[in-house]
Amino acid sequence: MALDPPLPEVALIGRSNVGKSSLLNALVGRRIAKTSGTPGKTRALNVFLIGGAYYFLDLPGYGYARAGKAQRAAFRGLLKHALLRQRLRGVVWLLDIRHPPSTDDRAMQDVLVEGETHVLAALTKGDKLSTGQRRTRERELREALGLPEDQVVVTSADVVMRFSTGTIEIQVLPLDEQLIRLLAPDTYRSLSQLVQSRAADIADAAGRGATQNPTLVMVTFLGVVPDARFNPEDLNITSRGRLFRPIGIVALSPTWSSFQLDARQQAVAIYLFEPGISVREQLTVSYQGLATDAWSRSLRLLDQERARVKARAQLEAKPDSGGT
Ligand SMILES: Nc1nc2c(ncn2[C@@H]2O[C@H](COP(=O)(O)OP(=O)(O)OP(=O)(O)O)[C@@H](O)[C@H]2O)c(=O)[nH]1
Ligand SMILES: [Mg+2]
Repeated sequence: MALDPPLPEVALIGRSNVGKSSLLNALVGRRIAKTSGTPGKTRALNVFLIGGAYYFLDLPGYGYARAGKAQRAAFRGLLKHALLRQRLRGVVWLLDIRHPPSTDDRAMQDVLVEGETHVLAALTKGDKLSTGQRRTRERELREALGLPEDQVVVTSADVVMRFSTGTIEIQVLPLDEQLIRLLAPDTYRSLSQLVQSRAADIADAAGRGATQNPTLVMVTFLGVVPDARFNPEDLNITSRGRLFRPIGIVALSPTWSSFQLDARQQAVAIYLFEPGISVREQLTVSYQGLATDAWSRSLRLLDQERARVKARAQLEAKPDSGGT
């Protein structure tokens, strides 16, 4: 199947549930591909035209245990043909950073090595590990696969920043339209509704803080141990070298005002900050001397990757040499 207009193509390949569709959405900044917690969500080859410049090919995952024999054969055929496509300029090969390469991954590597296409290995779900674990796993996987450093990136399609003090887990989600659109449609809808339903409280808090267009951030404190204490005011954000303290807090759960949580109990609020926080750049959240750079990890790496894929696609865009 030749695509019209003829443009460079980049394929996303990896085992089922590794996060292909999620990464694609994060790269594009919109939920264009369907994602799912159950493997085997993507059944066909889905093509996405990106910015009128190139195509992303979202392929079904391999190694889907519950796929029948005929289905597996069909997936293999689809993959083989995708790799032979004339305008294929690169493959983003996804591997879950938490697991060693599976037999299917190894078989895939053999196929990729045979081909001529550039391969970028993306280690997905980096957010599920701590910074230290992430580095170790990245090195281990690079060695296991025999790949050079510049051919491997760690990615995260998760838009929620999480970190833990040991007694409290803190989850931070900027309520930025572009970011929350990456969440599951139900989550997106309920978040939008939530903000709408508290619009008056938010406007009040903004008024008290003398700010017209505050940046809204949803913050969740989660008890890890019994009688865990938290202090909402201690949460700050640093963006573009500037420190932002909350100028207002709109509590969403009754547990908020107790400043104390039982294990697994949570307290949720919407924080208001002065405008100026950039969610597309490095963002650091700190709480009582602890800081997370989770945000820079997700977005910076994704941006790098997007730039790389784009650069490669443009560099290697060959003149049209006929249909495939
Ligand atoms: N925490 C975390 N979860 C992720 C990440 N990427 C994907 N997921 C989750 O992993 C599950 C599978 O993601 P998909 O993007 O649907 O996976 P896929 O590779 O397209 O799966 P198939 O279409 O079945 O081949 C979903 O529940 C995602 O929310 C990530 O970077 N971090
Ligand atoms: Mg998919």
